This record gives sequence, structure tokens and C-alpha cells, in this order.
Amino acid sequence: MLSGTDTRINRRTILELKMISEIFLLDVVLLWQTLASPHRSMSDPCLLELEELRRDVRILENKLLIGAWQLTHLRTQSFINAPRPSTNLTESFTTRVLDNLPPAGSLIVHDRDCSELFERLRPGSGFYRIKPRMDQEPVLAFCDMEDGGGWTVMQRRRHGRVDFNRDWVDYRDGFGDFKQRNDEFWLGNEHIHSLVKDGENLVKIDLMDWSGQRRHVYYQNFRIADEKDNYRLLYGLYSGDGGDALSGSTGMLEQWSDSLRGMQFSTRDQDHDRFLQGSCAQENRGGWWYNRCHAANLNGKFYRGGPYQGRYDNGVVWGTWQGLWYSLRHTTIKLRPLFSLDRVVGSGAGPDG
Ligand SMILES: [Ca+2]
Repeated sequence: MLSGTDTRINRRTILELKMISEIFLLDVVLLWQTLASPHRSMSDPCLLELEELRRDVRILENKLLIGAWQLTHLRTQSFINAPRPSTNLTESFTTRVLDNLPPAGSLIVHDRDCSELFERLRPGSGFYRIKPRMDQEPVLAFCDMEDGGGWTVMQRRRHGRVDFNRDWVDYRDGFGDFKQRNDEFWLGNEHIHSLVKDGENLVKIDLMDWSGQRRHVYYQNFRIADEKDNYRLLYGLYSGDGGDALSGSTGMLEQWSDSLRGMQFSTRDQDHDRFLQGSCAQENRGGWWYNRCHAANLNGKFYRGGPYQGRYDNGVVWGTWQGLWYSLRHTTIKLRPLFSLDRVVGSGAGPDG
């Protein structure tokens, strides 16, 4: 039988336990309300920390994904074309080079980009690991070894299976499929920056519409700044038969609103465009160097068939060729050093034609 003192202690313990559980419940409710409230203040240090943690998680998820791709590809290696020597090489030279150097896909990566790999081994087109920066991990890239050879492919659209409406981190680190010849991907702004930062390059954009017509445009001295400057775009001389859609059109007004020269990169979660009333990236369903907003939107929404309708001209657009309300079927953006043109002359027909 309990004494009076024991009963009081037990009551007090129960009361304390009840209070603790209520405080705990309150904390949970407060936390839930804070997280669920659409009007929460972003100046709250806890929320800022939470956002940073979420961002870190997304970065790690991306790294994991890219690492998994690389591992899978290394394991199977079926996607890699066996190196084949150039017909120009003598037999002794071939034997010496191929005996001493591991094939592409081995653990050692020699080449800064696809042009170096092309110069060294003359392999066929396929996915290879390159090392744009010596102080960073190698990356998987598609090397177009036709069309003159040595092209590092930055972007490819083919069938619309990959969603290009993505966040900053995805565009920064790269996304898409890196297995089959026709896979769609974005190489990643950080890798592109490393490849083009000296500006001594040529970018070629291959375009195809839904009737199989093709156009090709070239930009010399393509360059994007680093992440601190939000991958700002600069480029030089245009040539080709598709029109200079990166610079808008020939009209002053179009250039004022559409020219992408000097623009920073924007994604649906990071708006760095010049359109004050809204977000070009959100309207146009892709990451790109939007102005107010564009005459070229190669990372836009993939519409089947070509012509499309909607509130925004957000298709896979090259406005100076098929207009803003026509979504292209194939696009490829690829680059190689400017000097390689002096030695290798391509057909100009692109890898598929
Ligand atoms: Ca804006």
C-alpha cells in the first residue's frame, strides 16, 4: 500500500511526464507548422540551414547517380567501341601506341576532351571518360568521332524521354542517360565551363526537324563563366545555315529581348534572366541563358510532331529557322578546339547524315 508521500511523488512524476510529452508535441506541431507554412520567413536560420541541407542532399544524389552510371558503364564496357587505329598509322607505330596506352574506359583517363582522345587513338563514336580538369574526377561524355572527329557533345535531344525541366544542381552537374548512342543528356555546366574556359574552340549545333531537314550553326570562341558568375555565356563569330538564334534576330528589339550573349544561366529554381515580371526558365521549361526570354531554347519542352500551341514558346526552339512555335526533333550541341579544324575537315553533315 502506498503512503501519502509516495502517492504525491507518483502524481508529480505523472504530471512531469505529461508536461514533457505536451512540450514535445508542441515542438513537433511548431516544427510542422513552420515547415508547412507557405509564408515562412527565409531569414529564419533554421530554415536556411534546412535549405542548405536539402541542397547538399541533391548534390550528393546527383554525384551518386553519375557515379553509378560510370560504374555500370565500366563494368559492361559494351557501350565503348574498341579503339581502332587510323589507317594513316604505320603498323609499328600502332603496336607501340596501343601496347603502351590503356583503351578508353580503363581506370586511367588521359584525355582532357574528345579531341585529345581522337588525336591519340582514333576510336569510333561512343561514350568515353574524359578529364576536363586535372584536379577533378573524370566525367563520362559522348565523343562524336565522325563529322571530322574529336567533338565533345554537350547536349543531345532525340526522343523526349529525358526531362530537361530541372533544377540548378542538375544543370550544373549534368543529367540524362549516358549509355546508348541516341541517349539524351546535358553534360553539366561545370564540365562545360572547364572545357571552354580558354575560349579557343568551335561549337557546332546540329538541328533536325520532323521532316528530316537539317541545319548546322557554328559559334567560335564559345565560353561560359564559372558558377560564381552563374555560367554567363559569351561567344564569337556565327556561321551556318540555321540563323543566329543565340543572338535573337536581326532587329534591334529582338536582340534587346532575345540575345543570349552575356546572359547568365537560369533554371526553374534560380532566376538570373532579365525578365523582371517572371521566370523565363519556369515558362520555357528548361535551363538556359535566358534574356527576356529567347529565340533559341534547345533545352525546352519536347513536343512531338513539330508545330505546337501554348501560352509560352517553350518548345525545343531555334527561332531563326523554324520559328518559335515549332519544336525540333533532334538537337546536338558539341565542341572541339578551334585549331583542330586546320587539320581535320568534316563533311558538315553531322553524325547522322
Ligand atoms: Ca526573372
